[in-house]
Amino acid sequence: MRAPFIVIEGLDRSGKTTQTSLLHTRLEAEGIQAKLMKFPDRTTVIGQMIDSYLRSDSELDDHVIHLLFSANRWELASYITQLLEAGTPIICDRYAFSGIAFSASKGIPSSTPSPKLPYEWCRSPDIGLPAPDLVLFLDIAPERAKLRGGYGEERYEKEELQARVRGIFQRLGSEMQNETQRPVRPNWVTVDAGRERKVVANEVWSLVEPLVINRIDDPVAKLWS
Ligand code: FDM
Repeated sequence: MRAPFIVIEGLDRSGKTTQTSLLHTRLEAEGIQAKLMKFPDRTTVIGQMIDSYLRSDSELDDHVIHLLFSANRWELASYITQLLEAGTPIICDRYAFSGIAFSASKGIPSSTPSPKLPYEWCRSPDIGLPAPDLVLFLDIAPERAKLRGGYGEERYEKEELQARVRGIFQRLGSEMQNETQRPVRPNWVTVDAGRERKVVANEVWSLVEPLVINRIDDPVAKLWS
């Protein structure tokens, strides 16, 4: 038996970071010590390069930044597995799904069907990472998200890009749900994040609690392999 690996994904302004920390606090209140993680992890050397790129302090080729985001996850891959095997649940704010959704959304004006970085190319460096047991996709329409206070200053915080990102998250989710292999890893659940914060938090809790209580029988799976 081991602890579960739970990933929370979503668009900017979907309340993802708030929900991740509400969940963490609720687990603590129940006496469960979970590890809170976040990607990109801007504290590592690779993470600092990513941070500088996201703030537009540096320019990098699209392929290079994609591979750095993935490398940032690989830096922590064995640590993730160790924690789960030692019985510590992980709650993670963004993972490989953000990696694909953002990179594969680059450079697709509606007039040209081909993206700069093809979907399959974007997926490949993350194949074999520790697979989450559950992905909660906090879904909100970009027009709605914008009403929550507007996007920030960082590179990807633009409404048009967010709409394309949402489309790729939806594709990832439907591919995961159509997966015929059992047990399916990860299990993808779309949560309507346009609702009141407390309502969303209760739904998130109802999905996470059984995994944390019952724990997981199978070893940590490998993502997409
Ligand atoms: N992002 C995040 C990516 O483009 N690729 C990735 O692999 C990950 C994990 O980085 F716009 C993007 C998503 C977001 C930006 O994320 C920073 P935070 O959650 O705002 O720090």
